[in-house]
Amino acid sequence: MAPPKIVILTGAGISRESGLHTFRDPDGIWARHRIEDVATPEAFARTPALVQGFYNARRAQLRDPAIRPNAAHEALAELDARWPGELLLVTQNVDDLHDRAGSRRLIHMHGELAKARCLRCEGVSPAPGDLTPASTCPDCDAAGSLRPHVVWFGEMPLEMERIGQALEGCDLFVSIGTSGAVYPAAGFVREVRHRADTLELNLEPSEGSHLFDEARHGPATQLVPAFVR
Ligand code: BV8
Repeated sequence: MAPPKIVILTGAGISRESGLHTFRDPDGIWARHRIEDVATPEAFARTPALVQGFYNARRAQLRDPAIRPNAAHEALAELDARWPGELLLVTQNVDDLHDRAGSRRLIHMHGELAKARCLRCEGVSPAPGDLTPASTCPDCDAAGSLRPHVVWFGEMPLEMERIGQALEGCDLFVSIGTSGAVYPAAGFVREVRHRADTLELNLEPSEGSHLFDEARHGPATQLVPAFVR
């Protein structure tokens, strides 16, 4: 009997106890910024310096030594290292905490804050500290061509085919620290619930809690290690 195939989806809630703000909590990022001003291609075309500044500030936070993987990230990395069957961690987060915890079988479906993408050659490279409208692409030398390697609203999430294949065959789908407000990630549970076991681990019921076989509520640093062990 092959071990169950697992797909895990995470959102900003798993990084909250590491000190990174979520989006829709009262103290969240969208309480201080409007999506239309900082997280759409139109915003970037209209005010590139303002959008770069928004992401530069969040990227700088990742370099703060106080911001590091928490027990939930570490438990998922442990599971990744020892699970003999198929396992895929799909994160909506653009922080690098799953990577730093050691998760390998990992997809950042909304991109990565620490990386930049060239508008000219599409090359993805480590973001050189702050990005400015003058930043030059290290691959094709085009000046002023770098944008954050982040998926904005209205843009296609990354690796959707690979994610769809993993969802297709999964036996267990676990959603951790996400409000279930953003699609297509919020729709994954609907795709799998008729043929896979589904579990939600979140501080409080998400918009899609009722779609899960089981929902456990509490902080990720308590729920995730308990689930993994
Ligand atoms: C797309 C990167 C087409 C940027 C982000 C269908 C219906 C309705 C709308 C749409 C639809 N299809 C498309 C849309 C439009 C849109 C959308 O969904 N809009 C919403 C607002 C209605 N979607 C898109 O535009 C997407 N693109 O659909 O293209 C397409 C579709 C399919 C296939 C091909 C093409 C692109 C969406 C990506 C946008 N980029 N981020 C950045 O980071 O700046 S989205 C943004 O929201 C973040 O990435 C974040 O990850 C994501 C989801 O938020 P969460 O992670 O869930 O965070 P949130 O604050 O909401 O919730 C935190 C949760 O944690 C809470 O529940 C809280 O209780 C919990 N929590 C807090 N503390 C803890 C905790 N849990 C545990 N422990 C704790 N300690």
